Parts: sequence; C-alpha cells; structure tokens
Amino acid sequence: LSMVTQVAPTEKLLKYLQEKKDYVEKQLEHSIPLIDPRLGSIHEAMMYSLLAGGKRIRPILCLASCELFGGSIAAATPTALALEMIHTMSLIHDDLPAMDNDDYRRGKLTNHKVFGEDIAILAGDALLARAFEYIASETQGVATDLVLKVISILGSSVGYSGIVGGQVVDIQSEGKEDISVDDLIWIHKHKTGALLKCCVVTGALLGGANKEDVSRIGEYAERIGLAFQVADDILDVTSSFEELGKSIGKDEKSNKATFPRLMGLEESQKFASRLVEESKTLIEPFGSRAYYLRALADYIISRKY
Ligand code: GRG
Repeated sequence: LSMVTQVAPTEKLLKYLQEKKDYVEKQLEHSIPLIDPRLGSIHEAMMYSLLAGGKRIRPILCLASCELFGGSIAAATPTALALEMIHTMSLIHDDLPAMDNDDYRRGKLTNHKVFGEDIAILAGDALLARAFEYIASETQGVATDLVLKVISILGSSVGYSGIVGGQVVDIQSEGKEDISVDDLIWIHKHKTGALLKCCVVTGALLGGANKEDVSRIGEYAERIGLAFQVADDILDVTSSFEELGKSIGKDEKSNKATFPRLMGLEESQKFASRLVEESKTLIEPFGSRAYYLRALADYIISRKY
C-alpha cells in the first residue's frame, strides 16, 4: 500500500462528518423555495443537483472553522450552504458538452442529460446567484461589515481570480506537452483550492477569528486543497483495475497533466504527505479545538473511493 492510503480516519471524525452532512442536507432542502409554479422545471433542476449527494466537504469545512473560533453554527450556516450551491453549479457547468461532456455525476445522470442543456446552464446560473442572495438575506447575528467581507471573498474565490480562472487555464493547457509542476499547482490552486480556502476563511471570519488566525487557517486550507488533488491523481494511478469506476477516472485524465506524470509517483506521495504535515503544523497553535481540522487533513490523503 502506498503511503497515501495508510491513515485510517477515526470513528470520531467519521461520526462528526456524518452528523454535519445530515445537518447540511436538511438545511439545503429548504434553501430554495419554489416561489411560483411556472418555475417548476428550473427549481427541479436546481434541487436535482443540489440534493444529489456528495461529501459536503465545503460546508463542513466552513462550519468546523467557525466552531473552532467559538462561533455558532447558525452564524455560518447560510455561508456554508451557499458554498455548496456554488460547488454544485460548478459541477453542473463542468459536465456540460462544451466542457467535460459527462453523462454521470455522483452516480446519477448529469443535469443536462435530464433537463437539457438550456435548463442546466440556467440552473447553474440561478444557483450561483442564489448563493450570494442567500448569504446576504439569511445571515443573522453577524456584523454587516463581516457579511460584506464574506461576500467579497466568495466572489473573488469563484470568479476569474478563482474557480473560473483555474478552469480557463486548465482548458487552455489541455494537450500541451510543456506543462510545469508550477503550472499544474497554479491550476489546482485556483480551480479547486480557492473555494476550499474560502470555506475555512469565511467560517473563521464568521466565528470571530482575528486577522492572523484567518491567514493561518487559510494557509492550512491551501495545503489540504492541493493535497486533495495530488492524492486524487495518485489514487488514479494506484487504484486497482478491478474497479470499473477507477478505469473511468483513468480515461478522464488520460490526456491531462497529473502530479505522478510530472514528478513521479513516489515524489507525488512525498509531496502530498508534506502538504498534510505542513497543514497540521499550521493549526497546531489552535490546540485540541482543531481536532477535526487535523483529522480532516489526514483523511484527505487517506480517501479510498
Ligand atoms: C464557478 C461561475 C463558475 C463556473 C464554473 C466549470 C467551471 C466553471 C469550473 C470547474 C470547477 C470544477 C469542476 C473543479 C473540480 C472540483 C472538484 C475537485 C470536484 C470534486 O469535489 P468533491 O470530491 O465532490 O468534493 P463531491 O461530489 O463529494 O461534492
């Protein structure tokens, strides 16, 4: 077994993740009301993907970070749900024929396969807008300037300086031979890392963290975000051939730059382990309150799908 699959998640962490996931899913169900029967199809399309499962790791990170700094779950809930809305819309658009052209996501038909491309595009747009509206209208008991800051950070993590920027550079680098490790890190930092970082940073802000702690937890997230991607690339190589799901994963990455391809399998494993160790060192000053964030860091490179 590779180094990257050795650390088993603790029962305690798994219980925490399940509890938080249940909480998030219950709240998501009520986050987008059907306000007019004419909107039935777009509403159905939005809810289809929003409630399609997934690990809910982004809202969980936001809630955990808020709790770490002594904030209430209630204060971070609208932001946590908004983060999942945005993650979901990015997946809907990523699956479109103009992007990855995927038929399945989270074990179900993709949004455009069920509702058509036109509705899928609009469902994504509507989820993106609802996310910002939701934070602004539903956050309670938090100073207005803090809510504005959260909205601002979210905007920059999602737009051209975040997810969208990462996706654009990723698309433009497809098929290129001369991608460097730095380029690959840049792509992942934006495409996936920016939103993950945004989760813990906004959670920390809503929990009342000071500037230094917000920056510290942000650096933690940058590292686990990158480790998540490196581990994903490694799993793609090391996972057994028996599993059909894995061979699909292989196809997906067949013409893409991956960490094992650019730096070798062993170096990639070392890189992932180093990132996780650094991330844990960064949150050491938070002591036992950071138990779940520390355990999550280990969990990220121990994933076995
Ligand atoms: C964000 C405005 C806007 C548009 C979308 C298509 C696009 C622009 C960006 C692509 C973003 C993308 C799909 C990044 C990959 C993210 C990733 C690692 C997904 C898998 O995340 P998990 O493992 O999935 O958390 P689950 O299913 O558990 O939620």
